Amino acid sequence: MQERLLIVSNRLPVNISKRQGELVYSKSAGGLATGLASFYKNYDSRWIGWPGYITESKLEKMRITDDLHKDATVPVFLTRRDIENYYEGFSNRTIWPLFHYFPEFVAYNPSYWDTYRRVNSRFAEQIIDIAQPNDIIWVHDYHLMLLPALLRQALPSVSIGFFLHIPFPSYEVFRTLPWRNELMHGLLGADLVGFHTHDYARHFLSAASRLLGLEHSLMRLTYEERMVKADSFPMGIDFDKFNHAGSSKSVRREMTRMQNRIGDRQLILSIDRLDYSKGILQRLEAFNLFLQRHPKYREKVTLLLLVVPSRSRVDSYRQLKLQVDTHVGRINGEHGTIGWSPIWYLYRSTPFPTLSAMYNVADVALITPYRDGMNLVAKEFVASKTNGRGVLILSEMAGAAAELSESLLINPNNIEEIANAIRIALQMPQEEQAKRLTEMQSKISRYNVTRWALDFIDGLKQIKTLNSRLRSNRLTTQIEAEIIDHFHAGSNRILFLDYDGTLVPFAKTPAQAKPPQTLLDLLKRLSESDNCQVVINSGRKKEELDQWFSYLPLDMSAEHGAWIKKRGGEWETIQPMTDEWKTELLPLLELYVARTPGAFIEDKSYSLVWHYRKAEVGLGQTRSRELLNELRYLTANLNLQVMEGNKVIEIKTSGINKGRTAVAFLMQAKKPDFIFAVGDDHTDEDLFRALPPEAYTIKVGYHMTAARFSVKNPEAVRSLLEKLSK
Ligand code: GDG
Repeated sequence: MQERLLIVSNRLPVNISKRQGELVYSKSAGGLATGLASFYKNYDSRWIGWPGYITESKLEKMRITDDLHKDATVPVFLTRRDIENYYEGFSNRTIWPLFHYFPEFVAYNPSYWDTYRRVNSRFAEQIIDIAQPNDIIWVHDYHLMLLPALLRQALPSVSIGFFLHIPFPSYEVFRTLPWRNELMHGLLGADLVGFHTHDYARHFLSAASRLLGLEHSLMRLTYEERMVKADSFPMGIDFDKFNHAGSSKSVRREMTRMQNRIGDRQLILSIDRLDYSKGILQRLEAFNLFLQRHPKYREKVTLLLLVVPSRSRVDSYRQLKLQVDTHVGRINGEHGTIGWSPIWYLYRSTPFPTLSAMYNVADVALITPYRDGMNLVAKEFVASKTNGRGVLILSEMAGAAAELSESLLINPNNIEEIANAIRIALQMPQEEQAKRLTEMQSKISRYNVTRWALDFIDGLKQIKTLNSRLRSNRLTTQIEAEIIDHFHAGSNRILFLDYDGTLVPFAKTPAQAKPPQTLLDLLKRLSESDNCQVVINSGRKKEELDQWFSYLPLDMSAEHGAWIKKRGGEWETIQPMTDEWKTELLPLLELYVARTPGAFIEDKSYSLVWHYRKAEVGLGQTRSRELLNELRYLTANLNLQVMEGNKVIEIKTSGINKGRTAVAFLMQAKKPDFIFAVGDDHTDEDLFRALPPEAYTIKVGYHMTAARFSVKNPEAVRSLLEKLSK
């Protein structure tokens, strides 16, 4: 069956209107549609979304559905009320201002939320109706953040990707939203959650950790027995389209017209949708300040302000429109002369040839958003330049700033700095302009919109492969039965059992860590079975293991293999060891305890452990990274290894690990014909790797592992051991 790609976005790339009783369709090819164009050939694709047309007529809906079907698009019909509460309401009055750090504009309205949920479900129903198990579903943007989880529930095996086109705010801002957890669960239904920048991805992972306690490694986290990856994919543009546009007749004609009007004045260009996040007002203030400071530029420069109408039914946007009108009027009134208006103000959308001519003709682009997910206008301006002239002034708060570091980067709140950047841009020598443009063009031509889309789909496929591998590792009832049979048939059996996180859940307090009686009974039955050697294989101190297990006929290995004790014997080390190094490292660990409330040190005979499970989540992680760096540097020439465990950093003599100790046990055992090992963290990986391939190695938790099989939790381990003990 051919793989299919289902694109889902709030709006379909089509506009529908009614003229003289007839439905009229016009394609709107935005950046996204262009970027995905190449996929349409490779996949049997569909695009699902709202067609931008409200109708209650069943007949008309059927007609539109049929018409759109020819273009492989599937409409989701919304009512006027849906649009008010879901689109204008929750999407644009709640999420948009919050995610752009405008808390003063955020509406916390439960009925907006209800409709948002309902509309996301409506999208889900429509998709579930047409989806097939091998489909790749790519959901776009903040209007549909609940959709991935709704789809995952109904279609567990499909690949689901989500891309957020706006910033993901820092946890401190995101946490203010009453429905923050629901949004996180919604997004985590995806396999891959993509953002424009690494910072947004970081914020998302931090919210997952703070709100849901989900820890990540390599930008991946385990959620509901699946791996979810967050990553950055800076959206590109159709570079060639903008770069070559200047040679088309229609664009040349527009350019000549514009140049005739401008004469020898310099042109500064500003293009955005009307939106408070774009920083239009303070941009005007900066231009005003520039004219006040540099009167010699009067009549020598013009600011072409193209403001594209947007969301005009939302109050904050209506108010902004009035403010922009007033500002423009004031500045033109204050500085203008007969025959010269400092600002040419257009409040409308322009056709592509005019837009392209503006990019071509302008000397400077002035782009100063307070926050912007990416900002494609900045890239389009740079791509359009073919004569080595043109300077980009760009807000450091735009996602694009991460790539366009050769622009004049400004802080949008610093009017002085923007005014100054305008002067620098207007006076920049041509060679420098050309140099900066070339650097930026080489980046945005390489990572264009097609590459961006390919990269995202590739990422999605990789995580899908990883998830299928993880799934195939899971311990099935069939393999469980094989293990039980093999165990009963064995005549020399050895079991390596890790303790914390394996036989009992990971405990927060010492009292919780104590083995329950049922577990002790189980271990007793197992270790008393004929020819069955049970080794408790833990990182804990030997004294603790003694206290809990010494009355049982067990073998024990403490401190990750530093000490071993055979049944009925004494504790011994498997190689000569020293602890002299401890005095050198203790002060550093103590410093990190002082700097990290909740952290503490465990002093074992041949190792030191810095624990941070009781520290505040983010702080613990940050400090552990710092400490790890310092330790790696300090121990470089010592015979020590620094290991990361579950919320711990452990320093101990090199070469000692659970794997090495297991091999020592095996060498002393009578040719075992059944080897079993189970563990949950990094330290158990050494054990899995050291055992022969026929050993039954089991990882607790669905993570990447060297073990042959995985089980969900300690309960599953205990249930399997119970079956062995019968
Ligand atoms: C969101 C995020 C992120 C503008 N005016 C006209 C016109 N445009 C085109 C531009 C550009 C697009 O619209 C605007 O894209 P931006 O990226 O600048 O901004 P948003 O609309 O806010 O987009 C943003 C983006 O999603 C993509 O992920 O970069 O951060 O907020 O392509 O060329 N096109 C025409 N006439 C106009 O008057 N033809």
